[in-house]
Amino acid sequence: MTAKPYYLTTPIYYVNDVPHIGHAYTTLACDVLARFKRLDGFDVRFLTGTDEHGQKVEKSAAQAGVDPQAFADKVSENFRRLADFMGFTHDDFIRTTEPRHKAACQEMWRRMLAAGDIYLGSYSGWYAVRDEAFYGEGELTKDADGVRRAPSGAEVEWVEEPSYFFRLSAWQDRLLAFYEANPVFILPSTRRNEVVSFVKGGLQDLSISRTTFNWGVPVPDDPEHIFYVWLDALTNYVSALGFPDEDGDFQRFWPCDLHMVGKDILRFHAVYWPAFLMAAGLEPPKRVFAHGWWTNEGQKISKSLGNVIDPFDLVDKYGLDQVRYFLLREVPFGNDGDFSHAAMVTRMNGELANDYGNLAQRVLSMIAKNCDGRVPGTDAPTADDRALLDQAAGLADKVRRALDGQAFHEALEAIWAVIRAANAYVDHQAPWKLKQEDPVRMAAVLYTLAETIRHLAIMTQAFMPGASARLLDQLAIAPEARDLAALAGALVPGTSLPKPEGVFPRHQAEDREGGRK
Ligand code: ME8
Repeated sequence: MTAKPYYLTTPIYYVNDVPHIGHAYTTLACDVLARFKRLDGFDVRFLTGTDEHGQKVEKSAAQAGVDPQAFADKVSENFRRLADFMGFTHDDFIRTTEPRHKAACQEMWRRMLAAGDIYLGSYSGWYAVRDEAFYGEGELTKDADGVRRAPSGAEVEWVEEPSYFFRLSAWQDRLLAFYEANPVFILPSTRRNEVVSFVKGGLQDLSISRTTFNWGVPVPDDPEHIFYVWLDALTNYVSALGFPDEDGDFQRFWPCDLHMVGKDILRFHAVYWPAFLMAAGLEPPKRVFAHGWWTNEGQKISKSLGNVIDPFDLVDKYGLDQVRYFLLREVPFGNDGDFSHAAMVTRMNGELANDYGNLAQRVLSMIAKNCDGRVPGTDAPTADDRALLDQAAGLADKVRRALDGQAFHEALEAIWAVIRAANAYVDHQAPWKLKQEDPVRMAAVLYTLAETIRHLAIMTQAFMPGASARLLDQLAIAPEARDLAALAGALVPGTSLPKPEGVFPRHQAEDREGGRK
């Protein structure tokens, strides 16, 4: 049987900025899904990359005193470095300055034009370079200095120039019908409601070319115009599959299973992108998930406030698995979240070191000491043993269901319910007491626990690959027996185990730093 395809993407990040925790968060969420889907037998294509055209990047390059290509080369490399450092397992990294991307953009244009959805006009209105977005007068506010600002807070400027337009106004009914027919196209559902009411409010034609600068993809047959950066950027999701060649990867992986984005860019993905695709005769993606926004100790993260959280520093300080766990555990995925040192340490010491780490450490050391370092023998399981093993065996379905709805926090909660049940079981069974009284029963208890830890470590691999792999090593699980299909097997009594060692260290500086903000 051939594996089912699963295609997921991150936004492509602007190269005007250094990578920060927000970028790491989105790609992390995708990485966990990609790893999980691979363990679940899917043929995964996981795409990330950088968005390198447009006025914003051109401006940043000018400020840095380098040409935009050299600037993009340098900053794009920082995003690649972050991805490697965070252990991300993307299959492809696309840059919008690559020839494969330019070809795809121009073909999208030709198709939309042939369909009658593009016309030439002229644009006069407000534009925010920071958002690379057009705004209507009614959406703007004036700040105390009389500066007009978009709802995002970005400053706008007046733009007047010849421009091609996309006939977005004609797509209102078709978009609404599409949302109606695909109730989970946009998640979470509160975000879906926002998009639906935005579209119901009426759509204006969209300016899709610019003439006042030239850092972008030229419009076919009219190179005075360059692509509006969002039409260029969104197209990356098909150019990475080899489009306009519609065989091969495109045929296999399109429509995309999931575009993961932050809530700031939902409208581009859930309104413009499906309309562009349908106009070009292509299928829209299956899902767009818009996650929430991180703040730092209660404050908006911004370069000007100087409180940007550097993911490299964070990982150096707390550890990679710990940071990966924290980011997906701390807030229900979809909601906004606040990063604080105290919250990080509480999760790291309480849930990782105490709950999960101690469970594994206690059980594996008892086995090392009392069972000659081998997987103990099993006896006829008692009702308590059964209950724990059944709960562990039921985990894969729960996690699969949660992750199919991008509910990372629910998946982790289901895993932690088993960890807590296993800790309660150890306390209740007290295997250390059984050593003298009933060594056969002690072996059965330790076997039940080791088997539960095997399930847990398989299930936590997608979230915390390093520590989970070390746990599976300590249970002598072969690399090919670590996927979800292998859960149906069981530990083999008598297997010799390596010396156990802790995999979730406590954060030591806790007391000294406890009061620091
Ligand atoms: O918008 N909290 O790129 P971008 C959570 N190039 N997520 C955050 C965040 C925060 N504080 N800050 C950033 C662009 N993000 C376009 C995308 S896609 C075809 C083109 C994440 O570099 C979040 O995913 O501004 C957000 O949507 C993305 O970074 C914006 O990255």
